[in-house]
Parts: sequence; C-alpha cells; structure tokens
Amino acid sequence: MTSMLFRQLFDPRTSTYTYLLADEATREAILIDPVLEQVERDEALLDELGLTLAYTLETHVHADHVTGGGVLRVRRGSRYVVSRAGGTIGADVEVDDGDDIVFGHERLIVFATPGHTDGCVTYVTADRSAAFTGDAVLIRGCGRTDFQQGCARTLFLSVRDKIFGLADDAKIYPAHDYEGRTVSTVGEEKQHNPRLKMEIDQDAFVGIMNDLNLDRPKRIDVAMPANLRCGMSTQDWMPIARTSGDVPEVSTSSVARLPEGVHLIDVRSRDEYEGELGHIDGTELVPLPELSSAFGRWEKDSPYVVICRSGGRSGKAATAMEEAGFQRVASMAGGMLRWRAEEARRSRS
Ligand SMILES: N[C@@H](CCC(=O)N[C@@H](CS)C(=O)NCC(=O)O)C(=O)O
Ligand SMILES: [Fe+2]
Repeated sequence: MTSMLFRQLFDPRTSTYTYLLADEATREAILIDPVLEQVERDEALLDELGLTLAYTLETHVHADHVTGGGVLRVRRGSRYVVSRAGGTIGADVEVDDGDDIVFGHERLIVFATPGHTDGCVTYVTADRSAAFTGDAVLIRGCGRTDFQQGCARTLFLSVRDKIFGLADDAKIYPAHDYEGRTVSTVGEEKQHNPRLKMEIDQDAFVGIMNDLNLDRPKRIDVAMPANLRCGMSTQDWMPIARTSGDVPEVSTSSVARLPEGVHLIDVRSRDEYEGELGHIDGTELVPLPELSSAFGRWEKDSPYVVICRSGGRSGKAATAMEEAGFQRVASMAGGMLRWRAEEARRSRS
C-alpha cells in the first residue's frame, strides 16, 4: 500500500465508506463501493487528481444504498466489478476467489468471504497489508446475516479462515462504520471484536447473530433491485443509468454505436451547434428554450438521446421529456465535450 494513492471517502446518510485507490505513476484508479449520491464528489476528486477510473468494485450487493458504479460506468467508461456469486446481471467483470484486479502497476486480490451475503468478497492489496472487507468484518462488528442469503456459520468461517489469516498488523477497511471509526487491524479485531474475537466459537457466534433483531434497512426495496442490475436502469433500448437526481444517462460510447431508430436531439444554441465543438451527424437542433414546442410532433414511444455541451442542459431536457410522457429518453453523459475527447482518444489508439 505504501506508494499507492489512497483516499477514504464517507457517505454520511448510509455511513458507507468508498475507497479510491490509484497507481501514482500511471494515474489509473479504482473505486471500491461508490455510492450513487456521492458520484459528483468522486468525479470531482478524480478530475482534480488527474485520475482515470478503470474499475468500480463492489464488495457485495448492498441493501442500504444504490451503487454509484452504474452512473460512473456511463460517465467515465469504468468497468463494473462484482462477485460472480452475487447474482447480478450485466457486470463487466465477475470475480471469483483468487482473481486479481489490476490497475496500472497495482493489484488487488479477491478473497471470497461469504456470509453477510453469499456474494461478499474482500479485496486485499498485493502485499497483503490491507483488506477492504465490505461488511464481512466491520470495526468491532460484522455484517448482519438475516437476509440476502446471509448465513452466520458461513460468515464465521470467512472471517476466521480468510480475513483473520492475514497478518495481525494488516489493516481492515470496512464498508461502513456507524460510530465514526475509520480503520482497524486484524490483530485488533481478533482481540476486541465482540462477535468475532478468538475466544468466541462458531456456535456462540451463531447465537449472537440470531439475537441481533435489527430493523430492515430503510432503502432495501430500492437498493437491492438496482444493485442486482449493477446500478443500471431497467430500460433495455440503451444501457442507461439513472443519476441521484433521477436523470437517465447514456455513455458517449453507446451513442457512437447508436441502435437504429434512435432520435438524437441537440439542445444547445445554434451558435454552439455550429461552433467549435460542432455536432454529431444526424442530430436535430432544438435549443432548450424551444424544447416543449417540439413535443407535439415527436412520438411519445420513440427513443430519444438528448445532447448538449457537457450534459447539464440535456439532463434537464431528458427530465422534461419524461415528465411530458416520453418513455424512452436519455441524456448523453458529458455532452459534446466528452464526445470530442473520446474521439481524440479513439483516433490515438
Ligand atoms: N440502518 C441502516 C441499516 C444498517 C444495516 O443493517 N447495516 C448492515 C450493513 S448494510 C449491517 O450488516 N449492519 C450490521 C450491524 O449493524 O451490526 C439502514 O436503514 O440503511
Ligand atoms: Fe451490506
């Protein structure tokens, strides 16, 4: 971990930690457990630090928040990584025990650590000095085992055989902390974790877990289905992710491979449309202030992608169109700025 860029980020509403890791030399980055409502924060940090987001990694299918991995994939071209055992649909990379995730010269090793859910994994740095344990081990606690195929017997074995098999000074970075703690070590948890310390046996652990009587996570009915789809929308005409502001977005690369019959609408001013950034062939120019006047002549059930300079106005337009009853609308994330940047990247490679 010594030369790796590392930031621990926090979502206060769900007490979730998101971890940013990057190769200092190549600037390739990953995010572990990004949260939908914090995507703007994460993107700003990536931009400030000059990082390319190669992957987003889920430690499991979360029940308490929607992943930011879907929107980040659409906006940044990152690849969505989740355990094969988690039962998700549409991931870019499904990992199993022992797999590697490589970014630049850095590498994380996947440990299967089921029990909180059957698809829980722990990501361990190549030098085994730090483990991102998700909800398998929390600081002085552990993930509950009362839903999502949770199993206390399995969790006990994952922690004792896998995570506690690391050196005592290995750092533990959990997916949540509800009391403001940020990091622990294997040795500390072996000694002080009230559920998992070494003097507790498997039967005692199962007894503790069966007696927790926790409330159902408040957002489970929204979070679970969304996370099982890797943060992507249920619409299937294009790969769409909905932002925390509920704007449907598609990537520039999806627009570059546009399916037949999708209407492209550019909502910038005529000056911009004909200016330096230019426009995509086949688009219809309808400046945002005039958008609603076009609603009458557009079919409500046809598919539309809306475009502007950076994705702000097109997002507003997409929302307005949905409110007006259009059923298949998306905003092109990043707008013409990203379109041109991607074009330059494509022509270099
Ligand atoms: N109160 C939170 C749920 C907290 C919760 O259940 N957290 C899960 C992790 S997603 C857990 O395993 N907690 C273990 C514990 O609180 O001991 C919510 O409504 O979202
Ligand atoms: Fe969880």
